[in-house]
Amino acid sequence: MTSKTDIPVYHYLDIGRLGRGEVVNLFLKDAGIEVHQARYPWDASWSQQSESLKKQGITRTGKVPSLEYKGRILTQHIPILRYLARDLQRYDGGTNWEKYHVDAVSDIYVDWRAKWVGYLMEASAEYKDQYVVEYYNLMAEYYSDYEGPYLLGEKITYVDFAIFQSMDNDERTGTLPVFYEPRNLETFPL
Ligand SMILES: N[C@@H](CCC(=O)N[C@@H](CS)C(=O)NCC(=O)O)C(=O)O
Repeated sequence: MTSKTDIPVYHYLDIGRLGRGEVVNLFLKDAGIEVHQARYPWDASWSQQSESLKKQGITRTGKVPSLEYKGRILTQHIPILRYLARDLQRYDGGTNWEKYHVDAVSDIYVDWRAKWVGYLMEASAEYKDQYVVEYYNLMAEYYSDYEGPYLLGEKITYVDFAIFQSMDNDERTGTLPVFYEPRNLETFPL
């Protein structure tokens, strides 16, 4: 029987499907890893909460997501996914080249995430008309390297969760280019 302390604790803001944490949340669900959810309001109480999490050693930077997992504390959402993938021996490329491919696409996603956060309250014309169009065209190119449905073909890898969330988050903020709107998103394999 698992005790409460064996179950990983997932710390994140209470912002629904938006943000970096949802990428980790989705991955944990797919991997069948049960977690205790510790969700914090994204309001005036956050700075105090963040300090408290720092004091508890849950996050060094004061930012989340943070995952208490098998006696360790993991932060930085993409490195969290890589750690879990190695631990589970799933969700990554098999060869050095495949792993590079997955890492390279995740790096482009990280750049997208920084931009998206910057324009969350109000997207600039440059973001809507140029940046995201280039980003999704680039993704289409990378996803065409293999037959599909995932980046590396039949095998899902950690980066597929991140790319799905970028589409989902742009859709929620009204910044998904028309070509990628929900009717097309519905056919996305996740
Ligand atoms: N490099 C970190 C960035 C984490 C981050 O900026 N998280 C945001 C939420 S998505 C946060 O904690 N914001 C609260 C704050 O900045 O105080 C990662 O990839 O996880």
